[in-house]
Amino acid sequence: MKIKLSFAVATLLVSPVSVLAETEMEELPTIIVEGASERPGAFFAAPDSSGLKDTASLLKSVPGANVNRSGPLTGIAQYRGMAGNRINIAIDGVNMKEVGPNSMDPPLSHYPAALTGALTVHRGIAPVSSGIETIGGSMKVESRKGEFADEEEDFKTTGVASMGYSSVEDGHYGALMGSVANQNHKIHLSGSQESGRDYRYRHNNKVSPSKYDRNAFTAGYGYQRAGHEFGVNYSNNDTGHTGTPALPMDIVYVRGGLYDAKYNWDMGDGIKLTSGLHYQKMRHLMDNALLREPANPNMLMVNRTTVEAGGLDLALELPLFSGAIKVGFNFDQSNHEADIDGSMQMSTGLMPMIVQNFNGIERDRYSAFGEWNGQVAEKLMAEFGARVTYAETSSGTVNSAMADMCASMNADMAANNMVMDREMHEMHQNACSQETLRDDFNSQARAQDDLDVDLTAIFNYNYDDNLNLEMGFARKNRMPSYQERYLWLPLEATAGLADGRVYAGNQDIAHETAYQFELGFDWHNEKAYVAPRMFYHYVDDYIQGVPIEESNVSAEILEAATNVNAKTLRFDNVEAHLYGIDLEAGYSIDDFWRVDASLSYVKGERLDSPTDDSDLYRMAPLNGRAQVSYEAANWMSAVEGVFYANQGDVAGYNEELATKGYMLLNLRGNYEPLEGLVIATGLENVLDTEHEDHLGGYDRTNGGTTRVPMRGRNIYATLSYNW
Ligand SMILES: [Cu+2]
Repeated sequence: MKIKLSFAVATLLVSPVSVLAETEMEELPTIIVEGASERPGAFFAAPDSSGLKDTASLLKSVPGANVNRSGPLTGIAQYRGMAGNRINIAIDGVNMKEVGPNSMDPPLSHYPAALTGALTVHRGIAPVSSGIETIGGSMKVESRKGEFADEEEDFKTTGVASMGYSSVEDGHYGALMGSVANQNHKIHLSGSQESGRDYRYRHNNKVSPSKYDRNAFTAGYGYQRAGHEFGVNYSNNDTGHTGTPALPMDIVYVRGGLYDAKYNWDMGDGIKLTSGLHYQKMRHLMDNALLREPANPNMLMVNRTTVEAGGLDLALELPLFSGAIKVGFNFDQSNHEADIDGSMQMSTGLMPMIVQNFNGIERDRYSAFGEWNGQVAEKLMAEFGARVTYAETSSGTVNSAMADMCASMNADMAANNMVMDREMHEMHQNACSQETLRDDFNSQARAQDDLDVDLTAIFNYNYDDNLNLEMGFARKNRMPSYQERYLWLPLEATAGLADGRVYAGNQDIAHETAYQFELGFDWHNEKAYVAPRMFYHYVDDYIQGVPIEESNVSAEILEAATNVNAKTLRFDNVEAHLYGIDLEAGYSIDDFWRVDASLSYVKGERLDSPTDDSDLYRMAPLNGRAQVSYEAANWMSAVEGVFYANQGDVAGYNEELATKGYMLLNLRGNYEPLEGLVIATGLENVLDTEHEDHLGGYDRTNGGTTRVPMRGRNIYATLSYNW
C-alpha cells in the first residue's frame, strides 16, 4: 500500500481522505486533489521520485494543472490556462510573496520536494476560504513536521532520510528531517541540499544555463493539549547559482525565510478556531553575465531585490443548519524593492545603467469571508461562499541615472553647439524618454485601491453509490499585480511571462472579474472510475499585453526609453474567455495490474481582439498520460506514456511560437526491502527524443528565437528511509 501510493495513480475515489492522510502523508510527498468525488474528497498519487527538485513538477500529473517553467527551480503553477499570481498558493498556510519581480522564486519553489509533505490542489472552483485571490484556483503545500506521540507512548520520533541521483544533469540531493515528541511537545528540524549541472538532451547537447544549487532548512516547535494546538516554524531557503534559460537573467541567489505561528483551538461540538501569524523576509540578486554570455556583451546588468511581508489569519468554524459555517478574516502586507545596477560600454566610455526598477512598492489586503457547507436536500450537498477584499497598492517615486542625464545632455549640446553622432543621438533620446516616463510616473497618484468580491455556489448531487454530479458557479476578482501597475520603465520584469517582450505598467488598469461555470461527474465502482469536468470562464478586464499603439502614452517615448532590443507592450484590460475539459479515469484489472489515465484540454481567447489572432498566451497544449502498473507485496513497477499535442493556438500580440506534439515513455520501479526503506529507480524519456515544452519558454541565451529543449534520457535512483 505504501509503495503503491508512491507513484501509482491510486485507488482514489474509493479512499476517503483520512485513510490516505494516516497512512501516507508523513511518508512520501503526496498529491491530494480535493473536490474530486465529494467535497471534501481527495485522492491521489505521488511523485516520480526522480528529477523532482521542484514541488511544482508534481502538478504535471494533476488533471488541468501544469507548470510554466523558466528554469530547473523556477516552476510557476498553471491551472486551466491561468498561472502565476492568478492562482493562490498557500505555503504552510501562508500566501508567500515572490522576491523576484520576474517570479524566479515562485511559491512552490520555497520547499524542495524532499521536504514537502503534501501538495493539495483544489479541483475546479476554489473555495473562498482557501485564500484571498483565487481567480485561477487554489493550491497548498504542507512541509514535513513530524508527529506528536500517541496516547499510549511516552515518546515518538519520526523522520525521513533520503538521497537521490539523476543522470541527465548529474544531479544529487540529500534531505534529512527528524522530530522528537511526547504527547504535548514536539520539535522538528530538517535540512536539504541539492545541486546539478546543465541538463542534457539528445546527442549530448546541453541547455545552458540550467544548473542549480539550493540548500534549505526548517525548524519548529509544536504544543498541544486538550484541543489546543500551538506551533511556531521557521523555514529558510538559500538558492545559489541557478539558471533560468527562459529569462534574460539568472539567479545569483535567493535567500531568506518565512516565520509563522499558528494557534488552533478545537472547542468540541464542531466549533473550531484557527489563527496564524507570519513574517517573511527575502533578498535576491540576479544577473545577465555570471552563468551565461550576456545577450549584448556591452551591457552588464544586475538586479537586486527584496521583499518584506507579513500577515494574519483568523477563522471560526461552527455548525449551522444541516452543515457548518466558516467565517474569517485575513490581512497581509508586502513591500517590494528592485534596483538595477549596470553599465553600457559606449565608444565614449561607460554609461551607468542604474534604474529604480520598483521603489517603495506596498500592497495591503484586508479580507473577510463566510462559507457554508452542508446538506440542502436529500442527496444534495452545497457550498456557498462570499469574500470581500479591500486592497491598497502604492509605489514611491522613481528615478534612473539616464533620466537624470537628459537635462545635462541638452545643456551640453546647447553650450558647445555640438553635433551628435548616431550613438550619442540614441543615448540622448534614451535619456530624455526615460526622463519623460519618470516625470509622468512621479506626477501620477501611484496609489490605487480595489474592492474585490468573490462569490461561489457549488452543488454536489449524490445520485447513487457510484455516481456524483457536480455543478459550480463563481464570480472571482484579481487585482493587478504591482508589476502590471508600476513597471514605469519598459522592462521584462513581468512575473515570469517569459515572452521576450518588454512591458510598460499601467496604473489605470482595472481588476479582473471572472464568471466561472463548472460541470462534471465522478463515477466509480469497485474496479473502475471516470471523472470528467468541463469548465467555462468568462473574464471581464483580463489583463494582458497590448501593442503600445493602443495606449495613451507616446509609442516613440516608450520604445526609445530602453536599450533592450525587444518589442514593447503595455498591460491593459481586454475581454477573454477560457474553457476546456479535464478528466481522469482508471481500471483495476486484477489484484496486481491496473491502468490509469488523465486528459487535460484548455482553450483561451481574447474576445475583443482587433485582429483575428485572438488566442491567449501560454496555454497548455492538449495533453494526457496513461500508466500501466503492477503491484506486488513489496515492489511495484509502472510504464508511463505521456502525450502532448501540437499547440498552434498561440498568441499573436507577442508572436508566441507554436510547438510540435510529442510522446514520452517512462519506466519506474520501487522496492521496499524493509519496512520504511524504499529504493526507487526509473528511466525517463526512454527513447531520448528531443522535444519542446510549450510552457517552457524560449532559450534566451541564443536570442530567444527557439524554445528551450526538454530533458533527454534520464536514469534516476533514490533511496529513502522513513521512521
Ligand atoms: Cu530574479
